[in-house]
Amino acid sequence: MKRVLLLGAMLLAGCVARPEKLPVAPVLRIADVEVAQGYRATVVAEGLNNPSFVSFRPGDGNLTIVDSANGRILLMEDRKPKPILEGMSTEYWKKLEDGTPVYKVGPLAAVWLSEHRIAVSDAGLPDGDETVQVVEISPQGPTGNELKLRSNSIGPTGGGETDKGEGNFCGMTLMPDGRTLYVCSHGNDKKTWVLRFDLETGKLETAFSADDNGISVNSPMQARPWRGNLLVVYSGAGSKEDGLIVEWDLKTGNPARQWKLPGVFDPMGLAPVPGTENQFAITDNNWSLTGVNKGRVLIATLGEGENARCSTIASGLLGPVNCGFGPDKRLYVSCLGKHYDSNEGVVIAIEGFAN
Ligand SMILES: [Ca+2]
Ligand SMILES: [Ca+2]
Repeated sequence: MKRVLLLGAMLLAGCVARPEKLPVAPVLRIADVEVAQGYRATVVAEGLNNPSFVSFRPGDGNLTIVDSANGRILLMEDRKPKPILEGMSTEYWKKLEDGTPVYKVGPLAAVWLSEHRIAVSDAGLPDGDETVQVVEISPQGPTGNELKLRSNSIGPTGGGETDKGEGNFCGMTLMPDGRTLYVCSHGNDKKTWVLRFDLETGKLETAFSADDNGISVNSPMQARPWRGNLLVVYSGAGSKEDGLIVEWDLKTGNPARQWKLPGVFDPMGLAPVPGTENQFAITDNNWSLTGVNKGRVLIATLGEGENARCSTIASGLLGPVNCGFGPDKRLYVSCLGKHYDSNEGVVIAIEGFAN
């Protein structure tokens, strides 16, 4: 591992420049990050509160960030974050033992459907009330936005008194048919659902239950289309080495394959490495409710064995959550920063991928 200092502030926000054309950065040391030989990490956005998702606008490829606890979606333009959707509901997800409410969440995922239309989860509502919304984004700013479609919510599905219905909608992905969105959901832990949203009918429904298929690992975090099926990463219990990737067969509704992730505690992001068939960038958050732990980014290779082959490319990141490859083939990683529920969150970009 080559040790580098992560440099930040006001740089590289356009995010679609080729690496060799990147401007020289004003230096602000915010953290120590170690990257593997051949990789380089830079900060491209900061001042974020529990940033939970990254995506890229079709056309210009501009980085789009879910600034979750601030209840808004940001689009990076001319290296500056511009709110394109704001004022969404927020709530505290948990309480500490002394009753202090902690970990504020608002929208948790936002996926572009076209250059002006985005699907977003309103995860700042209580479990059982959350929906997926489709919003036409106005070039005139958030007040000009238009709600085009809103899904139903999903109530309790038989998990007993603690089951208030599905919520914490995160890890959304648009399928190649352009019509279907899959949504990772946390609600009934006795079912552990991935949901399906039909953009034509507006219907949101339960699709895949881990528990119904003998899989006890909870917390689906990110889904991605893969070889005609759906790949889902589950983070399991916090700070426990129980992460799992499941390939769901879309024809049968059953798990086709599963891979354990040796040495990985809480995988949250899952992004196919461009130019490869079976390699995925994964964020290992190492989650704790009492503070932000150092996590890492690794590449998992899914082969014939029951274990994925994992290789670390960056470590020392403060609470890495979601990740995605931009059109510039850099991997963008949202990180909580030193403290969650603060404005210390950042997005870093990692370059150096071969393809
Ligand atoms: Ca919620
Ligand atoms: Ca875990």
